[in-house]
This record gives sequence, structure tokens and C-alpha cells, in this order.
Amino acid sequence: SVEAEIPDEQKTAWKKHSAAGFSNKEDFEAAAIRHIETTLARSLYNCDEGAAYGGTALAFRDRLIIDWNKTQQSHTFADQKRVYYLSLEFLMGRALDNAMLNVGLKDVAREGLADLGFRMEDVIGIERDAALGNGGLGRLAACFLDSLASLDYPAWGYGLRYRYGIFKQEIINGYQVEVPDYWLDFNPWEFPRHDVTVDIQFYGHVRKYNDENGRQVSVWENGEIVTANAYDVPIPGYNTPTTNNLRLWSSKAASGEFDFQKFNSGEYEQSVHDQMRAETISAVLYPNDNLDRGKELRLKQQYFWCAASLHDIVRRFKKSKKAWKEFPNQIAIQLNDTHPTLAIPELQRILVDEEGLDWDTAWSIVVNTFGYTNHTVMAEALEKWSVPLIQHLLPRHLEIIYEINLHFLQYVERTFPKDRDMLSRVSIVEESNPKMIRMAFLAIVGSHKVNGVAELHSDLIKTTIFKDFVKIYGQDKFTNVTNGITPRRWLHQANPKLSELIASKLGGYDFLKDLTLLHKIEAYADDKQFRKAFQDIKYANKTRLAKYIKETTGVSVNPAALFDIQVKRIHEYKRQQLNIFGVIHRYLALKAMSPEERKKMQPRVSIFGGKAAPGYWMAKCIIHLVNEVGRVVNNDPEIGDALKVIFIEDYNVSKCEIIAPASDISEHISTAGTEASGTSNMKFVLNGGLIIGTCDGANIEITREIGEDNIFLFGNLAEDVEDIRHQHTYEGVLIDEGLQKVFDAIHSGMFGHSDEFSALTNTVVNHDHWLTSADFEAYCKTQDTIDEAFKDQEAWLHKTILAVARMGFFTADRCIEEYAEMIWNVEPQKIKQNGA
Ligand code: F58
Repeated sequence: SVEAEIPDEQKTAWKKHSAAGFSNKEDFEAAAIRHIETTLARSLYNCDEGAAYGGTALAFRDRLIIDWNKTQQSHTFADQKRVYYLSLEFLMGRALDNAMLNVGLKDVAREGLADLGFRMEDVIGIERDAALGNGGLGRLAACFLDSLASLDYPAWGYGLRYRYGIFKQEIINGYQVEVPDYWLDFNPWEFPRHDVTVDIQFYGHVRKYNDENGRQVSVWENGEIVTANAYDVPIPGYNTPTTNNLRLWSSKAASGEFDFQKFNSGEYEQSVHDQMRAETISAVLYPNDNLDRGKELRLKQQYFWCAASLHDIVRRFKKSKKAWKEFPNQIAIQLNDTHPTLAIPELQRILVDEEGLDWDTAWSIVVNTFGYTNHTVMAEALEKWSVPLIQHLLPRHLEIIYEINLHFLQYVERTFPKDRDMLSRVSIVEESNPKMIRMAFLAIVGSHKVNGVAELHSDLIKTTIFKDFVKIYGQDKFTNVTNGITPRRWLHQANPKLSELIASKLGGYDFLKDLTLLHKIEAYADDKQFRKAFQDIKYANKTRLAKYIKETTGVSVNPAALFDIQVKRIHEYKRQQLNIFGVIHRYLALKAMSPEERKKMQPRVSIFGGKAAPGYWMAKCIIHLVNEVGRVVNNDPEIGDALKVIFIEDYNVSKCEIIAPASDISEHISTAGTEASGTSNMKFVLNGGLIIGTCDGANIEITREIGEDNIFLFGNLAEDVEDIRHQHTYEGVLIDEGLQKVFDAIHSGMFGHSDEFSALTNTVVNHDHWLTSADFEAYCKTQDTIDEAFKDQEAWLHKTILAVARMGFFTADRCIEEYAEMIWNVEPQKIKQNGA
């Protein structure tokens, strides 16, 4: 083994001198001050909050790195199977608070910072979010990393180190404006690994020859080389020394590539330009969610990251000197959506072209290594790449994809000789003009398991987009792992008071690692004191959000009002338009009332937040309408506290930590059958809020777990959506009466020039693809039911406490255990304190 090769004297010396991390206030202060003075070159007279943050973060990073080293050494020595999670997105948010809580030294740091004259909350607030993702898919990857480490699984994440994460959203005159988010100017959480580089090839051509045994060999040559540099981010587990690794790749011009020819002939500018071109590969995260645009640079990103990661994994495997057939016993690779699908032909290429394995042996290794997670049923989000583009960029991979397809189609033909149409339906190559590679099909063919992310979603993909593949491979290849969230960040960190209250009843914080223990607080649902404490915490969290809203928008909202929140990416299928039309409907109703009647109404604050993809016109219209409605309603003296409409700018992970604990109601109202799972629904309920939602995604399982009395469901069911759409095309759209009044108000210019919103109303009138009209009445009625229910605060508290108590299923820890058992076949591995 690797361990046996290290001489004993070396081991002794290391044991004696290895660094130890701080664990008390004195040592924390020493570490922080040393970093402030030396790493940051500041001192007592100019140590501001930024420096205090820097010193604290670096002190904690040191601690994490010591555990990281131990963990990596221990995993390498133990020689067990590892998981690699390939994701183009990791929406990590802030790291310091998480590190302090996971290591268990937040109180120590708080006291130390107080000695230096700083408040913990201010210091935490300095950190910028690591926003390397769009939405749910990226945040899921971040929650999974937290669970993998917390449960002691040997696991690495692989991603791209974008120079610009998701853009910063500014609202100017009610419109979204995108501002680049240059987040790397001070990032203490990453370690550049200057020694870990991989050269990645693009373009070029394939040369064939026969070797001495007459076997045809393919060589991919004369391409352009770009270097991948590794940056490591430590991922601490909660209450365990296990510290896993997130490796992010950054692109650079290959060192040997500087074109001296050009340089000497005076084309200096051109050669610098070429260098910069290489760096653009990892420059920016594509800000589209649920839409595939097929840009060449995106494909380059995908290959660059897959190839670097696989090279790294293979290099580590080869060090173990094991036989190739052991590869799937040592390594599980999970593909987070189809974005890393090129890893499949890339591993096949490495095994066949570089390592000389025969096709079938290599292919069985590939299939047994990969698992694929699907996150959408919507056709426009399924990735396809044009054959000419792949041919140009990755000529050898195109050949391999064609060969994979050939073997696959031959198998299909043998199994279903009578079904000729089947071949064209399931072919990895779509016979369009130009031909397209269907990445989801390639991912299915190249993986041993395919999973959806909630029960309804996993059922839907088996009966719609992947139906033929179930026939071909059988049911067993397809499975479900319902999404979950990490309770460390989404309860303990975001809502420390609620976490503390729960701990006081359960006799400690064990529930943070076994969330099913929450069921024990059901016993307190009718306990007066507990209810009061629970209610006070919610009120304090709403006050915290109200303060934030006042500071950022200038609008005062009353924490006693019902807080109704919808925060997520803006998308027609998520139906923020249904929400804002409902708000207008409410406003019109309030305006029609006498002041006495109005006083009797349940006051409400409607809060929206979320980014629109920069090129998504309709989503931007929705943002504009929300802001214009807010402008009118919030300044209407007749309305006062009865209704306020807020748009929170630049919604991100750290803002969600303030928002999720402050809801009474949150909205998860996608057209049935469109939201694969949703995960913010879980965050809101875990924090003591109820849901208004459709029978979609994980809402269905949330209902099953918490009980249908504790959720407000409405709207058409997934199984009926197709029929209603069909009706729309043949009989036209029936516009709901109440909705018509809303449209009339918009057209009257009540919220500014109505042309601005005509696209929004027209799409409902003309097609209503998302069933806004068909679900409008049920939506408004359900909102009225909510108003009534909220008035009975005791009954409301009963519901919310029961709901929290029954959320144990939705921890990401449960997801990881299901993946580990059903898909990866890996075991946890505890780190002994001495690292051996
Ligand atoms: C989301 N997908 C699903 N995609 O919409 C959501 O229901 C689910 O809970 C979540 O994944 C986790 O499973 C999603 O966020 C993207 O943002 C992609 C980004 C890259 C382009 C394609 C969409």
C-alpha cells in the first residue's frame, strides 16, 4: 500500500512536528492576529471589519487544512472506494459561519472577536457569497458536499473556478440590470495547487494506424492546448474531523504555448490575446437556468472540466497499481445533470486510446463507474450539441460517441427487431439538420443508474422522455432519490434560536445529524410555553427581515403581518406571474372596500426575490411588474399595512438564510409536472413556515410527511395538464373572471405604461402554456383560506410545529445514504485523530 512505502523515520518526524489547530479563545486570537499582521499586513491601528474577517477566516482555514490533510492521508492509506461528484455548479454561499459551526468553535471565535472589538454578525457579513451556480441544482451540490463530509464519506467535488459567478442583480427603475460579480479579489477559502496541472487538448485531428498486432490505433493530435490549474476548497463535516475536498479548475494558456514566433515578429498583442483566450474558458458561469443555448464556449468549459477531473482521478488510481477492472470498485462518479456527460466518452478514450484496453472491457468499466442524475423533464432544458461543433472541437470524442451509439443501437435492434421507429427515437444522434448529440441519452447509455430528484419527477421521466430506455434496460436502471437540504446551514446556521429551542427539548444537537429525531417535538405542539417560544422566534426572524427590507428598499413592513414569500429563479414555469396577478387581485379587492372592511382584512407582505436569465425577456417583464405594483401599492395611503409588495434585490444563498426563517407562507406554485423537486420548499417548512403549493415535485412528498392539514395545496394535477393545453390550442384560452379584472387594471395603466406588460398578459390570453388562468381561481381562494387560518394563531402554531417535527425525511444526509447504497456502493470511513 501507499503507507507501507513511507520510511518509519519520516513518519516519526511528521508525527512530532505536525501542526495542531486552535481550540480555545487565546489560541484563536493568536492565530487571527498573526494572520492580520503578516498575511494581511495590517495592525492594531488599521484593523477594520474586513481585516477582522480576513484574520478569522484564515485562522479557520488553517484549522480546516490540518483536518483536510489528515482526511486525505487517511483515505489514501485506507484504499477504499471514493465518490466523485461532478457538477458545473456549486452554490456554496458563505464559508466562515459554516466552518465555525461545523468545527464547533463559533462561540470561541465570538469571544475572541469581542476582545478585538468586533461583533461576530458584522464580521460574518463581510464575506461575499461563493455564487458558482444558478439555482437549485447548484445549491443541491453544495448541500451534498456538506452531507458527504458530515457522514464521513470519502468524497470529492469537481467543478470550475469561475472568475465571475452568477451576476449581481440590481434593480434600476424597476428593471433588472446585471452587474459582473468579481468575487475572487479576496478568497481565503481556496488553496492554489500550483503543482497540480493538466494539459487539455482541443481541436486538432485524429490519425489512425495499425500497431504491430494489426490493431487499429487512434491518435488525437495537433490540437490547441490549454492548462487546467487546480484550486482546492476544504469542505468540513459537522462535528467530525472529516474534511473533504472540492477541486475547482481554472484555465490558463499552456506554458509551452506562448508563441515566440509571433512575439518576435512584433505580434505581441496577438500573442497576449491568445493567452487571454485560454483564460476565458473558466471566466464566467452561464446564467441560464433551465434553458440550453448551445454556445461553443460552454462546450469548451464542459470538456475542459471533465477532462481535467478524469485525468486527476485516473492519475490517482494508477498510483495504486491496481488492475483496470478494479476501477469501478475504487471509484464512483456522479454526473450532476448532463453537463459532465463528456466524461463518458473521455474515460472510454483514455482506456482504449491511451491505456490500450479493448472496447468492451473499457466500456464495462465506464458504465459501472458512472451514475447520472436528471433534474428536468422540460424539453427546452435537455442538452443537445451539434455534431459539426463537436467534430470541430473534439474530433476523437465524436468518433467514440458514434461507436457507443452503434453498439447501443445494435443491441436495441437485436432486442426489439420489430420496432423500427425505436432506433430513431433512442439514437444518441438526432437525425436533424445539423445532426445533434442528445446528451441525456448518452448519459443514460453510459451509466449504470439514472435517478430523478423526487418521486413524481422520477415517475414522469420513466413514462415520458426516457420511456423507451425503460423498455430497453428495464425498471432497475431507473431510480429515485428525493432531494434534501443540509440542516446544518438551513436550520442551525440560518435559525440558531429555533435550533436552540429544539435542542433544549431533545437534550442536545444530535438531531442535526439525525433529522428524524425532530419527530420528538411533535409532543410539544400543544405545549403552551413551547408554542410561545416558537412564535417569539418566528417574530424575531420576521423583525430581522423587516429591518433588512427597510435598510435596502426604504419600505417599512409590519412584522405582525402575514409574510408571504416567493424566492427562486424567475421562470414562467415557476409562475411568479400567478403570484403577482394574485397580489393585484387582492389590491383591487382592498380598494373596493370601505375603510372599516379593509381594517378587518389580514395584513400581508408579499415578498419576491430571484434573478432572471439575462436573455429571458418574459422573466424580466415579471420582475418589472412586481416592482411597479410595489411602487403603486406601497405608496397608496388607503392601503397602509393591509398590503405591501417587496422585491428583494440580488437573491442569493446568504440572503436566503435571512429570508427562509421569516416566512409564514412560502409559494411553490409551479405548473404541475414541471418542477422536478424544488428544495426551497423544504427550507421554509423546516424553519416553521407553511406552504402554498401545487401538486408538483417534492411538495407531494412533503404533504405525505407533514400531513395534508398542514399545507395549502391547489391547482390542476400533472396528469391533466396536457389535456388542458390541448384544449387551449383547439378551443382557445378561457380567461378567469378575476384574472380579467387584473388584466383590465394593468391595461388601464395603473402600474405604468401597459405596453410594458403586454407580452405577459398576451401569452396567457393566446396560449396559457403554464395554466395561469386555469389555476387562478383556485389560487386566490386558497390565499383567502390562508388569511382565515392565520387569524387563529394557536391553530397556526400547531400546524407549523407539527410540520417542522415531520421534516426529518428531507435532510440531505438521507439522500447521501441512498446514493451511497443504491448507486455508489461506498461506505463511510471515520478519520482516526492521528490521521492513520
Ligand atoms: C433544479 N434545476 C430543478 N437547473 O429545477 C429543481 O426542481 C430541483 O430541485 C433542483 O434542480 C435540484 O435537483 C436547476 O436548477 C439549472 O439551474 C440548470 C443550470 C444549467 C443549465 C440548465 C439548467
